Amino acid sequence: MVDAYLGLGGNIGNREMQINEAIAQLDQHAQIDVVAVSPMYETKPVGYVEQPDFLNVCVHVQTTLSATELLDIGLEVEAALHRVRDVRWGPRTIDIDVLLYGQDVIETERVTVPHPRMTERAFVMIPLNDIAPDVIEPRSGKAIHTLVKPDETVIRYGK
Ligand code: PH2
Ligand code: MG
Ligand code: MG
Repeated sequence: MVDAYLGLGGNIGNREMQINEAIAQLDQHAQIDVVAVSPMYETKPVGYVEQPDFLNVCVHVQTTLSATELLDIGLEVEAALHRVRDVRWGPRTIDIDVLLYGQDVIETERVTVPHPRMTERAFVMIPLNDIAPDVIEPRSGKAIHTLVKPDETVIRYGK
């Protein structure tokens, strides 16, 4: 059983419903247990700024899947939600990224873990710090709480 952390985000359609549905679908998988979900944050888009604000969360799962298998399940859940959404709203309502997979550093054609840009992204680090402050980011060897920085573009959403 491996402790893994996922980053979920969406910015089209009913963002909150789709994040909750994605988490429910992940938890329904026989080899994935969702053990903690961070609060939701409303976040300014990073990268392409000409798009709506995101909702982002981080999720702690325990899994017997490999990192690649976990990535594939995330892609299946994305596809399941996209299919519903694609008819009305166009591209991408939910993104599911594998942030951490135990303390593994994995560089294959398909998977890069830890997520290569996670430590620079407040929309990842702030929710991750809520559920995993003492977990070590294995590239830097530093705990999440020492890497997280305040960021005014990441705002607590709902309760
Ligand atoms: N995901 C991206 C690019 N930019 N910005 C925010 N705020 N949240 C995201 O989840 C996000 C992003 C690519 O996956
Ligand atoms: Mg992403
Ligand atoms: Mg992705």
